[in-house]
Amino acid sequence: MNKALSPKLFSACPHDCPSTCALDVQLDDMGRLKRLNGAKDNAYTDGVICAKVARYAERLYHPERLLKPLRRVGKKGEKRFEEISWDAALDLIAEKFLNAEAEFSAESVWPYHYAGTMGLVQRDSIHRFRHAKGYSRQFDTFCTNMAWTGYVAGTGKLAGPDPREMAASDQIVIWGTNPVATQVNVMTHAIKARKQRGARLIVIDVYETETMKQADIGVILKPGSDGALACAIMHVLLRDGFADWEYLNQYTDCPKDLEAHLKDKTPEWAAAITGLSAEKIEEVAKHIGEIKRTFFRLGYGFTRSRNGAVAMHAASCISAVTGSWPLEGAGAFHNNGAIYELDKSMIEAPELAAPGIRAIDQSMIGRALCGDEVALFGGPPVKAMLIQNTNPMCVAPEQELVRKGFERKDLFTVVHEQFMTDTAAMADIVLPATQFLEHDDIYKGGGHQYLLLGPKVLDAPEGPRENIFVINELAKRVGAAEHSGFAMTAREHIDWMLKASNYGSLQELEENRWIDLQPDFEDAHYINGFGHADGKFHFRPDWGSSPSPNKPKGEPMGPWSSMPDLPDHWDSIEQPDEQHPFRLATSPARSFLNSSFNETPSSIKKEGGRPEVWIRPEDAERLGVSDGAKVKMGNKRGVVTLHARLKDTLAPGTVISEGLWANDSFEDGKGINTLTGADPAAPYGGAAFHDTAVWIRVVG
Ligand SMILES: Nc1nc2c(c(=O)[nH]1)N[C@H]1C(S)=C(S)[C@@H](COP(=O)(O)OP(=O)(O)OC[C@H]3O[C@@H](n4cnc5c(=O)[nH]c(N)nc54)[C@H](O)[C@@H]3O)O[C@H]1N2
Ligand SMILES: Nc1nc2c(c(=O)[nH]1)N[C@H]1C(S)=C(S)[C@@H](COP(=O)(O)OP(=O)(O)OC[C@H]3O[C@@H](n4cnc5c(=O)[nH]c(N)nc54)[C@H](O)[C@@H]3O)O[C@H]1N2
Ligand code: SF4
Ligand SMILES: [Mo]
Repeated sequence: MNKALSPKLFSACPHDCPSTCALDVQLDDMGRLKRLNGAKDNAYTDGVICAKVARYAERLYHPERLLKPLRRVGKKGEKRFEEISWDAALDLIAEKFLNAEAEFSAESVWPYHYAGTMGLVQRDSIHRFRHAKGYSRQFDTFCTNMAWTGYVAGTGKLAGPDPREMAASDQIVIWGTNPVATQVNVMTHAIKARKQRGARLIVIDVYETETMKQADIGVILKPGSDGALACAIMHVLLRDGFADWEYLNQYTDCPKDLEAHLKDKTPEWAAAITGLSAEKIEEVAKHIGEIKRTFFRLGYGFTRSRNGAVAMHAASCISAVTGSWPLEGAGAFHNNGAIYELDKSMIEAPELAAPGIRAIDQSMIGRALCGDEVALFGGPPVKAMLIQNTNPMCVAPEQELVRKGFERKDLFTVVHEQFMTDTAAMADIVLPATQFLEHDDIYKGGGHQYLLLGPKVLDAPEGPRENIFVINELAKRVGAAEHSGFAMTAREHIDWMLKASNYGSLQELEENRWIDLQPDFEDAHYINGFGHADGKFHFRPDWGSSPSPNKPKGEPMGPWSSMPDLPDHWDSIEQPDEQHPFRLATSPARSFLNSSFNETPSSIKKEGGRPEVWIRPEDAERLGVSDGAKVKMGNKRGVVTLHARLKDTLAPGTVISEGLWANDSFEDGKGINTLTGADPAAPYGGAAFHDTAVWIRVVG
């Protein structure tokens, strides 16, 4: 290819990351991918992307990439397969799905998916398929439930100040997120504020992360105690005259009740819960009080506890007490889900959805596959699955049950994948999938405000097919209800959605690459009122009927009736006890993205080659654990074997295991989610991945 003549190639990062970077694609002289770069003219990406995606050629041309449809010949999990043609594979899948439907009803088929690609066409077309057949639905609970529910409880809307405004801030509080690893662009904008305005950076986490190493002030607190910290900060703000009463009276629901409620939520009270000193809490509160232009960047990590919604709500209340929501560079940003207003009906075909069909909790996949009545809503067993864009044998909680479920001889499992993941290894049929540069799609940013095009820029090798191909072909073969969406290409879907949403056309987006959907300053800063019907910020959420984007059918779940009605520390976490003295957080690995990239050699090497658990030296000494020792870590759900590393920068009583390693990187083949629970967090579900009590013992 003549480089001078070739047009500038671009895309967008498809991975499940709030940054959703705009990418420039660099090919070599042979027309192969050389490198991906961050687009400089995209104001959020600003020319910066993470290292693992910059070296995407390693994943695209990985020698172990799946290239042929496969049929299982060994036992489930043995990874013994034979090649089979696409036609034969699709025919066999259709036959098995039709058999399951005939014998056990359509609900016995469970199409299962998540966000391995965030492309709206390739990710969400599976809904069109399920609705057109009346197959079981899925209640999404891996990621956003406590975070979104908690944020919206206060603001009434899942949106906030323009995330680029961080650069115009005088102080940035990065709370329960590790952006150096999980959303690198947050750092780009935060560092701009520091360089240009001398902004202070405060980072709140349960151990010293790479992000905290760059902070002016690091706050290392016990997991699940953020609600207490937020309350004590607000106590000091109210006590010391930092509260903006004019704002409180105009814009919030019950400031006097809040003040009375926080009277005894002193720094000393919070110190006992968080493990911080009262002086540290006073110091942080004073900084927040003195600098009104403070930007809170609220992450997901601190909400992955059973009290996560309460913690998120409490943290989001601070900007209301200081009255800083209306200022540029201030307020609390979490996610921009509510700004997009896309018409996805051609992709998802909601009008075909029959009422009353069960939505099985994706985190309860282990329980559901093992026949748990509650997980199955008393309905038929799951007999057949199509799995796209997710790796539940690694990422879902209660792994012992997940494994037992997938091992069932009477379960027919189809996995459409790019790699032989832990889940693909359990499949009856494995279908090879294209990678994002090989198909068309469109992406919206959770951590910013762009809608971006990711067009096909490379031909796929012979073999892999895109998700929408599998959906449309299977729909034909199983006699799905008629829908125009099944006859459309990804490009046609993108064009249709853009036009139906009044965002122009595919042709326009091909020219412009992205659309900036940032709402007006007044809207983003809630100057005309918050998202609730009364226009106020709510200190007192009605948890049983709060406007969560994660409500399945409007019914609250978990122990929601004991949720505090004002910001508080809610003691619903999995508390350590004598048998389980530690709390485990399974924080992200910088060089993996969930379970993706745990197959690329450079990422495995950068993460140290094997899974570890980090433990404080004094705890290790008490247990007789030396640095590098092999240990077992367990609880009532199971036991994993991995290696210990001594670190003195963790919160007291806390252990950390970074990354979703493939199961066979653990000595006994059991991954970290063996230990985590699938019980739904209140009030609208969600798995508490960082809320696990464990014991640790030396092996030998
Ligand atoms: N212990 C613990 N567990 C966790 C978490 C944690 O913090 N700790 N985090 C949780 C969270 S937040 C999430 S979101 C989940 C994520 O869990 P997953 O969604 O399962 O994770 P990913 O690795 O992002 O993506 C899964 C797979 O999608 C495949 N894929 C990518 N693109 C395509 C495509 O175009 N077509 C097809 N067919 N496949 C594709 C990838 O190859 C990858 O194997 O994990 C959850 N699990
Ligand atoms: N490199 C990399 N990037 C990723 C991912 C990845 O796995 N690796 N996953 C992607 C996905 S799906 C998502 S949803 C986002 C999530 O990205 P984030 O919003 O950053 O959330 P988490 O990754 O769950 O955790 C962030 C931090 O919260 C900390 N944490 C855990 N418990 C607590 C607590 O109780 N209090 C406080 N204050 N902190 C706590 C963890 O130690 C971790 O450092 O990242 C995405 N980006
Ligand atoms: S994984 Fe996140 S930070 Fe990395 S390129 Fe993709 S969107 Fe950007
Ligand atoms: Mo996630």
